[in-house]
Amino acid sequence: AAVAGLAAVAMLAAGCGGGGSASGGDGYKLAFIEGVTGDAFYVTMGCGVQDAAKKAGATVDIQGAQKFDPTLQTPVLQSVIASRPDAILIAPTDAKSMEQPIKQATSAGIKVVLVDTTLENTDGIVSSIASDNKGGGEAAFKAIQQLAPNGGKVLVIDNQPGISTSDARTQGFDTAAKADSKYTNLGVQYVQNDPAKAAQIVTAALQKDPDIVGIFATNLFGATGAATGVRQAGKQGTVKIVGFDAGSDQVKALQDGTIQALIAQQPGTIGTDGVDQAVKALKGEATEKTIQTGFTIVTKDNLNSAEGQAALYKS
Ligand code: T6T
Repeated sequence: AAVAGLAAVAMLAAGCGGGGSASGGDGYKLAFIEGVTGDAFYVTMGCGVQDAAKKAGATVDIQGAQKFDPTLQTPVLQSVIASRPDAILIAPTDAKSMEQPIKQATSAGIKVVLVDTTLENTDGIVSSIASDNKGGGEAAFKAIQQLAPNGGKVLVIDNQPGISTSDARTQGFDTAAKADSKYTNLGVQYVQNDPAKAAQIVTAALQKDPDIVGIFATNLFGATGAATGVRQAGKQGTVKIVGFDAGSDQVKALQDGTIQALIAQQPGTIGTDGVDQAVKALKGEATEKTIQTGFTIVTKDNLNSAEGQAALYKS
């Protein structure tokens, strides 16, 4: 079974671009549950997970629901628990409502590592690994200050409330905006990870407040939708967009001048750190309760540099 598992890992790793060689290892069975499938952020994290699992001689099964939704992630988690992995890496889609379903895993003796998003209560969790999301929100506001130095109205496009990552981003952004009286934060509009909804909301917001100078989109799907909305309003380049994440759609919008800055996270590192923590816990070695990873601000200026290219996601 270990050999078949490794073959599956090798096949899945195609397109991830790399990965060390299996070291024999302990044959641990790992599972990674994404926040949502088909998201370049989690795809890139999956590459890091696969690379690290391969190096540790572990197998990994990657699963996720088709929407970023705790009611859909819970049954995915339950079926993974039923398959009895040694450890689960999971990005909980809600900081509160995923606590109980995840407790079922820890109660069953499965080691759990939280990757990207976290829970309000992390008792029993091996490690929580996430970007500096509050710092990223602050950095997004600083980028808007540079792009629209005269100040004005700003708008935030977010997935939904209750998610640790994007809540921290909106909070960091709002606190920074409040500290500069030249700007008025019109507040947060929730788009449920739907780019079409984000586009519609942005178009409507620009009709109501044509003097909006900047938009902060807290994640990949919001940024894609905000770019469409600004384009539809014919305000490309006039209304500045700063988005979290650096998938191929966002990079295209950066190149064509619709998005001005991307806060690229380090999903691959979150994935490899996640596997390392899980394997350490399984071996009875010391683990780190929280790990914070960094981000790179990608603009047209550094996009083609080594640093800019390394920051881009893998799909
Ligand atoms: O921004 C990432 C992730 O950090 C967040 O928790 C959910 O959205 C993304 O996956 C991007 O779509």
